[in-house]
Amino acid sequence: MFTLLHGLWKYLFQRDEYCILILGLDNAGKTTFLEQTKIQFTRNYKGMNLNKITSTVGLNVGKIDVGSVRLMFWDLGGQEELQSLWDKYYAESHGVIYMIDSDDRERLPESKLAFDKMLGSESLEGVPLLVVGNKQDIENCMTVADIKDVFNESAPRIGKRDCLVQPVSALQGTGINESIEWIVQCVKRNIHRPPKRSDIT
Ligand code: G3D
Repeated sequence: MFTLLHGLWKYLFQRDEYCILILGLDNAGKTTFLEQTKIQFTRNYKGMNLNKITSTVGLNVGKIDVGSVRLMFWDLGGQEELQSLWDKYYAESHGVIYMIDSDDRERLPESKLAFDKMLGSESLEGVPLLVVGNKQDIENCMTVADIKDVFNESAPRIGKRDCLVQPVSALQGTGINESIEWIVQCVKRNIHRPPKRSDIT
């Protein structure tokens, strides 16, 4: 009887919790993406003025609930000196969102270098990867096809994991819903990284 009640309690008051890293160069729009995600997925959350967000220095965290799933986001600073901290978080993560500034052609090779280094880490093996082409609201920015042209070179490193390139405007809020739905679906089916159970609060 106790086991039955305990099971029911867990079903009602606990969620499957997954940790999602938001990585990418500074200024790619990671903080704006996280804030927009919280606005779209949290009832009564007003959020901060998206135009006043400044580049991530250190770490931003955030959480959203999607059905029975809780996503914990860690938005890590993208400056070169902070990139060396990314791999401290890999072993704990269930998914990665890699942000690219689609309007910054000049820094694309630098972003690709950071991306390849990230993929070289064994602790991220098999972890679903969403590559976000952000700032799609800007005229003449790189399209998903342009980004794929460059990032497809990394295909052997991507391996068998789930991977998608998604066009987004974090500022305007387009593509956020699709991004989150995709990542939820992928982390749920990745049996190699089971979720933590967390109490609903
Ligand atoms: P970061 O956390 O990756 O460092 P931020 O990036 O979220 O701080 O965003 C860096 C700059 O890009 C900010 O502008 C922000 O408003 C802008 N930005 C983020 N997402 C978008 C987007 O989808 N479209 C456009 N047009 N701009 C975006 P400032 O001027 O404050 O530096």
